[in-house]
Amino acid sequence: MRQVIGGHDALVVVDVQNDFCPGGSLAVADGDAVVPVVNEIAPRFAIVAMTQDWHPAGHISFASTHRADPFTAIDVAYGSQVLWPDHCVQGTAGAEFHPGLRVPHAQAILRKGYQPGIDSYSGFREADRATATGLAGYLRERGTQRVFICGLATDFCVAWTAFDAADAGWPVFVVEDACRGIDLDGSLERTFAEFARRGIQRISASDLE
Ligand code: VGL
Ligand code: ZN
Repeated sequence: MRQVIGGHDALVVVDVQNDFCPGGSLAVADGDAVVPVVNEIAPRFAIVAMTQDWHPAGHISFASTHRADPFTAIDVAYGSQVLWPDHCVQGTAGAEFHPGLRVPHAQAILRKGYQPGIDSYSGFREADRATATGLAGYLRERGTQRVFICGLATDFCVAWTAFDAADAGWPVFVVEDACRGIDLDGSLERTFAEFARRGIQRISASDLE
């Protein structure tokens, strides 16, 4: 569905980092395919923020921290936590943005997941669902009226960022061909059902004018 982009539309580019691309420690299939699409759409937005997954070594979301197998889940203080291979460790090459990403006019880079004991898929709210990152305040103060979201991974960080943008009251659009998913135990299908339930619209890059 066509969307005319105006000066009060924000683009949030989620976690386009080396560890989520082929060759990375938590590679999303075809993850680097989002890079040219993000590069193409980003210049149309005046308000652009990028999120960066940014974990300390020994993070609660790392399977190695619990001597458990990756892609299993454990119960932690704030609920169920999927355990991942070590990824996006602060200051490592894997945590850097994909080298092909060309979004020089992005004004805000929001790091998340930096607390040792709390994960944060969402760019807005940590996994305890209580601690705000500040991104909503940033976008609000910039006068954002609609939020467009792209990046990695569709069914985790893109999804939770979209849910929280909708909860904050913004109309939300996920640019699907600028996203790729992990699809762990049906997570992609559940994500699309949640998007429908919450009125989050799925669009493609060619819908943007
Ligand atoms: C992500 C799993 C763990 C994501 C981040 O960016 O979707 N997924 N950390
Ligand atoms: Zn992470």
